[in-house]
Amino acid sequence: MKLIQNYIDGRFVSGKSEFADINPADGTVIAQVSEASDGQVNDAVCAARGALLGEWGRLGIRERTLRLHRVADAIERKFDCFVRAEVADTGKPVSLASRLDVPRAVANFRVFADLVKMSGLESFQTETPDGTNALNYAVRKPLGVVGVITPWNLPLLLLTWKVAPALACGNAVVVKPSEETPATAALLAEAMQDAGIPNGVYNVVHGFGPGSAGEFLTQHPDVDAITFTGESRTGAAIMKSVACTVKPVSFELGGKNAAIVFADCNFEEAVNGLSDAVFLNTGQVCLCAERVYVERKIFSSLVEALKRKAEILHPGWPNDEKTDLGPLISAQHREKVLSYYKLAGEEGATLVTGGGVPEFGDNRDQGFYVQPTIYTGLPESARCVQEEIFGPVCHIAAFDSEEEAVAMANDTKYGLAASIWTSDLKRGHRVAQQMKVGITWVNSWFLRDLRTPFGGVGLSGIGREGGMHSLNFYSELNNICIRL
Ligand code: NAD
Ligand code: 6OD
Repeated sequence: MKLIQNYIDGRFVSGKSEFADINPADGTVIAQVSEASDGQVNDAVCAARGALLGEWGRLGIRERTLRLHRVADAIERKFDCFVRAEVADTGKPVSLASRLDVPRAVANFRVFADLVKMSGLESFQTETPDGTNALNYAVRKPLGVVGVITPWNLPLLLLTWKVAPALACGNAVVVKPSEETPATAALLAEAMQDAGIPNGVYNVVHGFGPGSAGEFLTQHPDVDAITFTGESRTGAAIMKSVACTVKPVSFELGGKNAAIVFADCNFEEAVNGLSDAVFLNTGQVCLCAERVYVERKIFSSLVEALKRKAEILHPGWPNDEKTDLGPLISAQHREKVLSYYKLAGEEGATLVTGGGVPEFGDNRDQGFYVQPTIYTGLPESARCVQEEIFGPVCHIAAFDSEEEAVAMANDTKYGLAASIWTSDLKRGHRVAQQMKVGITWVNSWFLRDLRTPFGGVGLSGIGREGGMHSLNFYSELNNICIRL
């Protein structure tokens, strides 16, 4: 059986114990994973600190960014290997991993390597009291050792989305990938070696959250900052944990995102877009729309069209090119999603389609599949309308006016993303500005330009990453004032 080890100071090392890495498509064990001890997390942090004092800390920006491009090259050379590992760990369709997850990992390294070279900072000439001048200019310095904690839904994409800008700014990192999806973080260690990234700059510790590698990292006094993507509740626990060492945090958390569909939309485009927004990656994208609000005039036709879309999705083996719906990540997560399917009935929902588990008559019946599911008829106060489910499911409700649509969409403690579907761009612009979220799409969804700010409000997070916002989080600015 394959063993996925920790990667500390340029060496793969076993941990204090092992846990199983499960294939969600059929429930089989695909690898054992070494769980890092408290001492090994400390070793990783010390290795990162050491790297900052060594060659990595002395590299100029030209050479540093050149090596990040080499990391991108190394991922591209092993493209199929990364795709296979991501598909085996997550159960996501191979077509999705090949067009989204792995290309985005490559792009994350290239974009942040290029961006950091162009990130000029402001300078000011200031008059001094005696009538002479002083020149102020700021320089960007690394934060130091950054702890990176990531979830299982887009494992490589989200890990590299944080590691690439952190390294571009000259930091060293200790990453703790999700216990559900450890494989691509380990493959990335090989890519780092191939690219000539010095030992200790990129370290990986495997394990869980509380009482394990995740918590050891957040509590470590020599970690300078924590960047985290995951559940809002976990964010709250991490916030407590970092409080005593006063670390900066960047939090990208959960969502209960709304889509607003106006009657004047391009109907076909809206239905295709919504189908992605609700079902992509089996609904396991933080940006997925679990609340769909539709202008009453087109409510029935929209419900019917999205139902047809849900029913032609092909749940299959992840490695089959025809598959467009994989399993959920784990038995435990399937329990959670199915408990919401049950709750929706108890809360009085009308089931439009799905609501259960597909039957295959083969080993996939031991996997963690659920049916894509649509409900209508719930009050806005229902738990199924307010709580993040993180599965291939949405509730569709009707609205009569723009004001009502805005009020319904904003009636949530979360605030990550929204999408608006309309042919009236003035309305799109007007409604978008009223959304209490970090990201609003008009006539699109999950269209990403890596230079733009990304993050949420309320329970959906603290801070923004993306473009200059990432560079600002992963660096300290030192303003220098020279009397002339
Ligand atoms: P999770 O919060 O359970 O776990 C995320 C990571 O945190 C894992 O590596 C886990 O081991 C670690 N962890 C858990 N408890 C910890 C603790 N006390 N201290 C330190 N580390 C701890 O999230 P998940 O189930 O892996 O991912 C799904 C969630 O992530 C959903 O809520 C989803 O919306 C959210 N998410 C948000 C974004 C975003 O950009 N806003 C992106 C992807 C996923
Ligand atoms: O596209 C990105 O950069 C990003 N952070 C996506 C997050 C998706 C959440 O599941």
